[in-house]
Amino acid sequence: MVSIIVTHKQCLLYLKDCLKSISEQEFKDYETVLVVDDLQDDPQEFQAVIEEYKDKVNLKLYYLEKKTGVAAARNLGLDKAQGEYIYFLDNDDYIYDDGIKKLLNIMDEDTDMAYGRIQGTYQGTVTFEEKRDLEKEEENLAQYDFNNPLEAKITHYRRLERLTVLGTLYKKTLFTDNNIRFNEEQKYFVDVRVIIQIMCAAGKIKSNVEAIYVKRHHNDRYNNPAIEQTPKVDSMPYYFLAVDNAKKAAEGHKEIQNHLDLIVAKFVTLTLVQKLRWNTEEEPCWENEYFDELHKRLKAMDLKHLNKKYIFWLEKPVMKAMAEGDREKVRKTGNRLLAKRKIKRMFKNKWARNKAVALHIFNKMPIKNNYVVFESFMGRNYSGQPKYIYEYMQEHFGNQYTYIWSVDKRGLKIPGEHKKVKRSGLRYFYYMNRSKYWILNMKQPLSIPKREETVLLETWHGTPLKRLAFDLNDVVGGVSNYKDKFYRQKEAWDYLLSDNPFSTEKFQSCFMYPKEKILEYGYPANDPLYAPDRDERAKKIKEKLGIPTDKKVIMYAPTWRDDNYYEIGQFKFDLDLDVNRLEKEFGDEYVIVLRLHYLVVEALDMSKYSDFVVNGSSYDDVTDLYLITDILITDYSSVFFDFANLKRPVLYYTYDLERYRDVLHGFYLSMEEDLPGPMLLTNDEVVDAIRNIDRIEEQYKDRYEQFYNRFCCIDDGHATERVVNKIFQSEKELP
Ligand code: C2G
Repeated sequence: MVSIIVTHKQCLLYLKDCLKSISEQEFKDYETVLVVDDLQDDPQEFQAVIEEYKDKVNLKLYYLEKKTGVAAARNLGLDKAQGEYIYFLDNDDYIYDDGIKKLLNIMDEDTDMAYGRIQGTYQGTVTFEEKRDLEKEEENLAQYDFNNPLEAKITHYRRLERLTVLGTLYKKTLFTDNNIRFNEEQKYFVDVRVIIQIMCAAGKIKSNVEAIYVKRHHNDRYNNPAIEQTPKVDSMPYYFLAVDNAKKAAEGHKEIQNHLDLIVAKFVTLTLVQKLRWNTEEEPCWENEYFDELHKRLKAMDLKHLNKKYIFWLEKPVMKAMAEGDREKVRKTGNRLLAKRKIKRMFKNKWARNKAVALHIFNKMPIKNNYVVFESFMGRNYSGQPKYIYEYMQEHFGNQYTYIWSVDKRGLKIPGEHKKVKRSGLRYFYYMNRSKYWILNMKQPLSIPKREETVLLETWHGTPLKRLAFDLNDVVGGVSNYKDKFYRQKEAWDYLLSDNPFSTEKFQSCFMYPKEKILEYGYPANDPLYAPDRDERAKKIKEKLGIPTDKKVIMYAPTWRDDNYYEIGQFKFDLDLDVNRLEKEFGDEYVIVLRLHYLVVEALDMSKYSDFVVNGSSYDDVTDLYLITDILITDYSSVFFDFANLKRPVLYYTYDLERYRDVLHGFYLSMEEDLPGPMLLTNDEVVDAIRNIDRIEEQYKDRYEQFYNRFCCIDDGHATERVVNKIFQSEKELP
């Protein structure tokens, strides 16, 4: 029998994935020894998970009474384990269904341990399994020699926290015969000594690259940090303890001891030098405290014996200076090393080059109080709140301000006197650094730190239906440090615009943003929906798009799918709507404006339907399209919150509702109860709804009214004025 030892403290969502993966093991003769240490979850919810899985995973549940941490929890697990084999699985990780079987298959009488591969992710099981990237797996694999246990488990790694007991099947006797236990004094880095003891004590060791353990990187270090995301200032004391104990355990194994030295020396060049750069007398960095300790250790080391394969030539002088204990020299040689890394990046990457110039030159020039940078959807459009704020300012302030538009394609047509800068170009960095105001509707790049004097108005771009940012568990299709970055980005916002009380409430949680800085003024981009001349405007827009005046307009404006992409930020879209059928049914009365989300790069070929389908995707401003739309079909896009200001019918084509709700996002509203229109799951239902649109309007009349009162209660055609008055007048300093 295999005893799978799981330790748990918090995060039921991850624990569920973990237990599910155990329940799906092809090899069935196992017990799950779950040791709970200092439970942080709701006890009832925890109990419900236990009830769900207790039979499915042959669960033995233990509580660590003294709540003394993961080392003690694992030891208790070892004490209670009844199996002949041991497998450690952390509560936030999971294994593939053949993981245990593949390791067990290679175990024989003289083999003490069999290790598989550890693969990193920051996503849940369902999404991850579907997205297994085989090419990437091969690439990762090529990094180290899988037949060399010492290399695969120890000497390949340059950071202490990478030395781990996970992903490996052990004979229990390896622990009991050699009296190997986790050191309970050790709060962090608990694996280090144990894995080294194991490597030294084990007889035959085997491996199977196909046995995969998935280690989850926590994407929210603020609300649910992984142990290894503990701030170094807290974990550092345990760092040296772990190294010392591990070195002792490696007595007689020179290669391992040297590697532990290398890890400490690398700590100086990878981590310490970066921090020392910002070290000042007023604000000394915590790493200073460890300077003497690191000096002592490097002095005692035989630097010549460190594995040269892992040392870059510019690291050597830093290590040497550290051994001499010369602070100034460490700083200087360290800066040289950092500069070299930076220059390398600058050569490879234009953005890095511009960033460096900006930091050293533009950032030091005085702020221009009359410069305002505008950007909509990362420079892709001339639209959204920034457009309407800009136009209002043009009209009311004229050339009192200098208006700068950041665009990602030079072709964008923008009226009025302004400067256009290409996002990421040197001029973009220049103006971003010198402008007093940034008016943006998406997140700003972190590589341009906002200066203290700069006022950043984050207008955002919609009332949230889909859960966002810190309210999301996993960020499918995003990048693993999405939340880390988001945290820093939102910290720089001076104001955040909100369209209604609902958004104000949700923004506080999803962006971890304080209510005092939220301006609940309505959306400038919705002002035209209340303009007295909106019908005339609509006529002109129809003309511009070549839509005959006698035709009514159905706009199909779906959102993007996080898991359907070519690469990050470049999303695909599969058109599920049966355009052919719609043309046959409604071609005489309607045209369809097909409006894909700005993140979707798919260019759907609609040339067959040139009389019926109008390309709305390349049209800049969706507000214009609302004005000409008689029926909106959308799905989970926030477009309907804005469109509802017009009180015209909305249909929801939600053919993939379950997946979208349960795997990709989750919603803040009940799709069944709160929406002002019906959810349609098939093309038949869509056709039927369009045919009977009057009946649907009647049916949803009350709900629409409630919806309007809840979400469109602030927009009144004067949002722009309110915003501009607040941002530009309140400071009472027209330039
Ligand atoms: N949009 C558009 N055309 C679409 C979809 C969206 O022009 N087919 C624009 C609209 O201005 C909409 C905004 O993009 O208000 C946001 O679109 P969503 O589909 O809701 O998607 P997302 O960008 O994920 O934003 O709080 C809102 C959320 O951030 C959602």
